[in-house]
Amino acid sequence: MSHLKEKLLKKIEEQRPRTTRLLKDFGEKVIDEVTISQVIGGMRDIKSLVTDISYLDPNEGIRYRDHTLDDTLKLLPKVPGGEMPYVEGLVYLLLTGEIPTDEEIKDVAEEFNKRKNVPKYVFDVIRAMPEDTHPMVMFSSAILSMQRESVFNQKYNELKKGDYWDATYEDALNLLAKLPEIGAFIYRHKFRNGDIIPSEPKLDFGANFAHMMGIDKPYDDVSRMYFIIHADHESGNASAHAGHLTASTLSDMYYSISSMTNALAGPLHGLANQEVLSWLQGVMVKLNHQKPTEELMKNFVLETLKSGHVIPGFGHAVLRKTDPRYTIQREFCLKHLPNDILFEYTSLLFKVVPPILLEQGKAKNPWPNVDAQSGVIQWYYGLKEYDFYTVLFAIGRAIGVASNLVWDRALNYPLERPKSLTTKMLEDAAGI
Ligand code: CMX
Repeated sequence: MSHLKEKLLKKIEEQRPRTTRLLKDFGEKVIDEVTISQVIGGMRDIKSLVTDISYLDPNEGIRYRDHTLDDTLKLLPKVPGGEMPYVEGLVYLLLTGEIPTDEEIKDVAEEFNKRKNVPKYVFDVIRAMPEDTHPMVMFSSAILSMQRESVFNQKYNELKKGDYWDATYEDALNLLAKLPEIGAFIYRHKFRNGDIIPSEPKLDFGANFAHMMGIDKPYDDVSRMYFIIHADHESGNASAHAGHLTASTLSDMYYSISSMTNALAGPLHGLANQEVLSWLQGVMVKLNHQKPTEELMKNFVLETLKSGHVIPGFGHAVLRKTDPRYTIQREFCLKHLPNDILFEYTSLLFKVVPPILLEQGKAKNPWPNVDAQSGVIQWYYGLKEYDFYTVLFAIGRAIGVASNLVWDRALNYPLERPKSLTTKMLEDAAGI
């Protein structure tokens, strides 16, 4: 048994009695009340999920295993010569709750190496798709096509409930190990005339992805940063929730991560990173790539709002302050690309959008989210095909969701089944 799996088993054995006790002795304790606006309004803020892997505070941002994002980046061991930590270290932290040593990171890297080979038919599936297929459709389909590999699915009839987590863990590592190669394949197939760069087993998760994308340093660090900051955002966000919901029927990891990917592909969620770049490019073209004045930028923002569209990259369902994932990327830009014209555009947006949204008075959070800044960095390092950006988000998000799914099975979280009401029932409750 690998060190990671042994450690995980120990943690699971410690955790199980806590969940059992809560259910058995305190199952009827009330922890929330639900209003009509929450019922109609997308179940907003209803406390109805449990995860120990991450927690999103509206004012502070995400914590991974109780570490803020800044602390996570500081505490996780860094790749020698790089500014960012190993993605492998984050996998260890999310699964076990502990900051890994160098040895423990090596163990995860070896586990990934054993599992990296992507079956040839996956590439055939991608190649068979029409040229104009969106990269997210390719990514989701590639994952789904591998469902036949699922250890959980293959062993389901002989598994005892207490061992579901073990097969799910195998699926999680098998799938995560393959995602960088699948993502890079989609990119090179679609945007680089199919000139595929083979995987380099000696490289870590982030560096191998940069290598297969064909982008030089420091893109390895950009990839590590990107995958780490996007990895998890509690269980209630649409992509994580879609993954959790699918897995709650005992659908396996492949079905579940494909579901996660599909939810991420909406413009109100992960696709916003593509939308930001597409929107900014539109502005730049209109301005003939000159730096806009504050006044001009305000006009573009107002025009967009007037047309009934949201300003992509701003606002959030939970956060009420600037997203720390935005700030981390902004600091990276200030260090590595301070004079980039696109960065200047996003900095100007940071200045003009919040006051406009505040004045409009609709958005509960006028501040930028992760997606406002991420495309700028990708563009700077040569990844200009912005409809690929959400695939990067998906590789990162899969790390958190897969870790959660292992724990879902370890703690036997049951089938999800919230209750619907009719409009008449709500009217009756309101006394109408
Ligand atoms: N531009 C314009 N209007 C906005 C807005 C924005 N950036 N953010 C919120 N609003 C509007 C909403 O559309 C809503 O309007 P209606 O009442 O007419 O429907 C109103 O303000 C209230 O919305 P809210 O409660 O503040 O926000 P929600 O929780 O409903 O939605 C989010 C959150 C992220 C979907 C929304 O802020 C948005 O559409 N932002 C732009 C898209 C985006 O950047 N998404 C990425 C989020 C991060 C991620 O998941 O990747």
